[in-house]
Amino acid sequence: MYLDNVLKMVKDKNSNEPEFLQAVYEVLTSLKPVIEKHPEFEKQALLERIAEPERLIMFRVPWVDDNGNVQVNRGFRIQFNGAIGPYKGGLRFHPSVNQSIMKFLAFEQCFKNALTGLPIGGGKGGSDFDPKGKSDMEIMRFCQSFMSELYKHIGQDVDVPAGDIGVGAREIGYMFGQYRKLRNAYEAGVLTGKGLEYGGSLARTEATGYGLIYFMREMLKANNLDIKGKTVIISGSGNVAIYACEKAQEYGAKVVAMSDSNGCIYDADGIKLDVVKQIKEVERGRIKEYANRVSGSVYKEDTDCRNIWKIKADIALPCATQNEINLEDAKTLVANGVMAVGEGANMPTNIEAIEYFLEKGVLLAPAKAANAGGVATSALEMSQNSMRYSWTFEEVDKKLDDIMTNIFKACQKSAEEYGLGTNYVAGANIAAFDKISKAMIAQGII
Ligand code: NDP
Ligand code: 2IT
Repeated sequence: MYLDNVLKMVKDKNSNEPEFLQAVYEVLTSLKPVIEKHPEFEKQALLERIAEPERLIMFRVPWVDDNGNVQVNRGFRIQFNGAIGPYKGGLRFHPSVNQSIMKFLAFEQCFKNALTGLPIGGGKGGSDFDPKGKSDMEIMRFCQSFMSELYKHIGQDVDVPAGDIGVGAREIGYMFGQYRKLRNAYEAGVLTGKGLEYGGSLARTEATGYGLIYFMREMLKANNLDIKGKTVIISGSGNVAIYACEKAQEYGAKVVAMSDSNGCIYDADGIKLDVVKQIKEVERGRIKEYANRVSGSVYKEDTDCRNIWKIKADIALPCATQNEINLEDAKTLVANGVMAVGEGANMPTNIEAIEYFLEKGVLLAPAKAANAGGVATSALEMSQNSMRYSWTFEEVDKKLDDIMTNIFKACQKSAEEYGLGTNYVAGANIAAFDKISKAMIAQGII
């Protein structure tokens, strides 16, 4: 009853925010058995507080393009929940960015960050700025303008942004430079994902993708399976997709497909990752190029990004964006024999598709657990910045592996405790909620 009332209230208050409602619905409904055990939550209005951001900042980002024209974008920072540490989460630059997408990402981030076991609260930000086709100087001017407002709201003990879609080391560098200039202080821990020359952490670039495969390894192992020799398809060809591919290949999997927002490539012999890296990381080009460079591979144009799910595979790794797998895609994947799905992107699988996978016994590694390696390594970057010291690649990678293994164990334990079998989706939500709810209750009604 309490849960239903809260869901209705959240729906009424945010009726024009479908992605945010989807994320809240997914988490809260899976917490039902926990909520029923704790009548005190209602008195504390705990769920109402968990579903309401502590602060939402929206601002104008004016900048001048290469033709001398003034452009105006919208900037956001959502400081969702700071109960367990400074707000922490990425910045997304993509034309689709709006308040609903920012809020869903910030909400998910709170639970993800709790699962890492590290002291970080949840936040997210970004802009509807489209980096595609912009010159390097335009990117720099945009980042400087964005930071000219954002700097007032962040700090190494306050809120620590990082990258997400459209924001990588280049953008973080420009934003860090502007922050340093405005503050006249070297607060290295204010942003993560920095370059190695000025406070970045080794293995942060690889962390989300590697972490996804470490989680997948543990999930498969717990079910007497192994990634070695499996056929894998990976949507996207950005930061997460590339390093998921790298680690999957290292573990002996055969990755046969990758994509971008224009289409997907299929290479029956296995993706040549050095070619993908050259196209995406160096040339900032389109994945289509791959087919021109690797004989025997094929490219298929596809503007709604769903063709990739028609390719037969044992394991599917959605690593592009939200809601990229719907019920129809899930049915196709299951019909083609998929045994496991690992969510590298945030909320890539819609609710009907999640339910279908679980019903069919497909092992589903939920985003907030499986892609937590990126933010966990960001927190390790913050630790190194505080110490004014840096660890080796091997040290950071080992810590990342341990963190991902522990996250899997936490999801497994919660699922077992509530008799949910291999439903790691609910397991992740319950384990994360346990930590956040205890921290919030301990800190009183704030
Ligand atoms: P990148 O910008 O590096 O790459 C994004 C990739 O996804 C590109 O190939 C892009 O294609 C594709 N893509 C993005 N948006 C869409 C869209 N609307 N439709 C189709 N394809 C799209 O981003 P990341 O790799 O960093 O992020 C990918 C996902 O992983 C996101 O959901 C992000 O939130 C999540 N994530 C990222 C983390 C990180 O550390 N970077 C950590 C945890 C999660 P194109 O180039 O054509 O746009
Ligand atoms: O979705 C995410 O977890 C990220 N984009 C990474 C956030 C971070 O602070 O490293």
